[in-house]
Amino acid sequence: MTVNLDHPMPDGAHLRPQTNARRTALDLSGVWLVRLGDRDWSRGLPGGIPVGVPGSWNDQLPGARDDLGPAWYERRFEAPPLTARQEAAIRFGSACYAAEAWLNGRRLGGHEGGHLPFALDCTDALRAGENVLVVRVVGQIGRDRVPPGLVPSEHTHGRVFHPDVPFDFFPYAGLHRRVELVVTPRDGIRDLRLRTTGAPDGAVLEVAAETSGEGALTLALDGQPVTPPHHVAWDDLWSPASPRLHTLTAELHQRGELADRYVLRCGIRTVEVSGQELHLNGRPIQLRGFGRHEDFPVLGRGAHPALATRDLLLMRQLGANSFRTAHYPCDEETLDIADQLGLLVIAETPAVGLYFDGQDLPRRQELALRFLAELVARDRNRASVIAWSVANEPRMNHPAAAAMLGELCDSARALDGTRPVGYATDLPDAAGLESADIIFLNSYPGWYRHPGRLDEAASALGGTLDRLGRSWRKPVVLTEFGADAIPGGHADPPAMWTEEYQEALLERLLEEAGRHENVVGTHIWAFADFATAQADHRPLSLNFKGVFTRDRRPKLAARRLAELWAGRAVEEVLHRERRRAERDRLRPEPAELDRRPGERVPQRVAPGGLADRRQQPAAEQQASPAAQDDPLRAEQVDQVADADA
Ligand code: GCB
Repeated sequence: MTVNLDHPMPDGAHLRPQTNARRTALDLSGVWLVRLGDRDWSRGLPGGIPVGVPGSWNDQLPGARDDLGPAWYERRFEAPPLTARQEAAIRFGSACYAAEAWLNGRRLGGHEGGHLPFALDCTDALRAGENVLVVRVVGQIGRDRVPPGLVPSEHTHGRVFHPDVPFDFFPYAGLHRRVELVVTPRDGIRDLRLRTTGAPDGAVLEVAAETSGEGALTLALDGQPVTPPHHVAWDDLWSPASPRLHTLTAELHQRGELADRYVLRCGIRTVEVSGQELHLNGRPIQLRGFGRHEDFPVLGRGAHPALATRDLLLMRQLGANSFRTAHYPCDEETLDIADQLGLLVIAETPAVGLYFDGQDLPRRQELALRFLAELVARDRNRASVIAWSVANEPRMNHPAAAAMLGELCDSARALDGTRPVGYATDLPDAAGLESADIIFLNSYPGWYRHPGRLDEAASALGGTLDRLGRSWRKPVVLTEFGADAIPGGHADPPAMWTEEYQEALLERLLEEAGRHENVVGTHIWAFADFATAQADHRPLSLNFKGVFTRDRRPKLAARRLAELWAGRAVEEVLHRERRRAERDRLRPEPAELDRRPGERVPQRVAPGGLADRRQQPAAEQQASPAAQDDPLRAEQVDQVADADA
């Protein structure tokens, strides 16, 4: 089984495909043909069976669960004719773990690494009539990959899984995200990079554009021509309480004609670490939320917008404002929803289970650096993405670890100096944290340590947080903590594996974390139950630490979290209300200026009052005190969804 490396930094993947007057994106999702096995089927697949794309093949094809490929895919499609001024590419949202593609028998290229997009030029291979696209996907694990597999036991957590992975999720394989035929101008807009910096009364937006060929580029923000740097007023900034999105339109004109156009929906905000605080738009912010896997019955790791929508709306409904894309970059449509709903995202690379030994170490490091660069290229313009996590639980107890992790953190900062960088660690006392701007701590008191003992669990967590606070003047996000709860498992008093124990432990640990000034966020592991490889500690091959079941039914903890977080969400709104009140105090209302003597003074309604709430942006209503009565009420979801209207 070979993996091709001829597209180390895929071209054309920076700007996500779109259809407009000068660009076409033809979605090739749907029913493809597939065949497991490995012959040269690059000209067309004999005897293929149907398979849904996007989707993993493991849970779709009978008997194929543990088969990691290779699998050959085929899709036939009609394409519009290209003009001499256009070029075409096939863009894959994610092929897990590596893929190679042919169009009409002609090899287009390949890409290694799941969860990240790549585009293969097909200008010369594309025909005006029917086209045969064949893709060979390999999902096998190995020490020369990221994430690695078949790892020597001294470099794992000591758990044995089948298939033999050093991480706690099933190694699903296949075409996991959208596949598109993308037609763009040969000379056009290649990349747009936004950069926001803070200003006293708002922020300043800069735009770096890359074009090929001659021409003049113009930019417009919400329809108004702009010449960056452009000042954006405070009220137009993006935040969880007010996820305002703008439309940036770039147009390239050549010889008086529109040659290319690209439209970017974007939120404008700043994020930075300040001492032990995390600041959004210059104000301290606390992250409340989850680690989230992309996992669902039958789909496996296949992206579906309905699932992402459901998950992110459930998060907002509970009062969460944040999640981590554990343990790989999430689908781009999920980030569209996060941008719209005002969810703050810690974006993680696929570097889970890194270890720092053996002859394949240089190659793993090279891949980890490359995947990081691809992630930053993909997500750098996202308002929702507020931090990079360059790895999950690297085995930091090795002498080579700190320097290699340092290289990853430095690389993230060099690629994008506008977001804090860190890595999720379960070994906070090992070397390495000096490289991080922000500490992401994974810790399981009350589960793997101090099982069944809530008091000891809380004080153990407190001890770790105190120690981190003394050692580092850096903010800490508790990126993982929790307990498995088998749905329907109950006990009084609470016992491990029951819903009551999960609820009690989460509440105790949230309470403890809240006492520590260095803690700027708590992400419960996990949002929903998810599939793992087989192991003696994973009943039914599932991790049951979800607050929702695998099919997104709430466990007891969900309701409790909604209660706990509802109060916090109000703080955010009040914070904003206070700011408004302050502004109103300083600035007389126009009505007051031209009121005639004896005229009735319009009554001001106290913040949070009904009349006042009706005028608030919908996202704020969602978190308002009235909404706390039943935090799982359906109409709140409607309000959040309207937030951007
Ligand atoms: C961890 C890992 C996560 C696991 C979790 C668990 O530390 O980062 O991937 O699923 O623990 O439940 O064991």
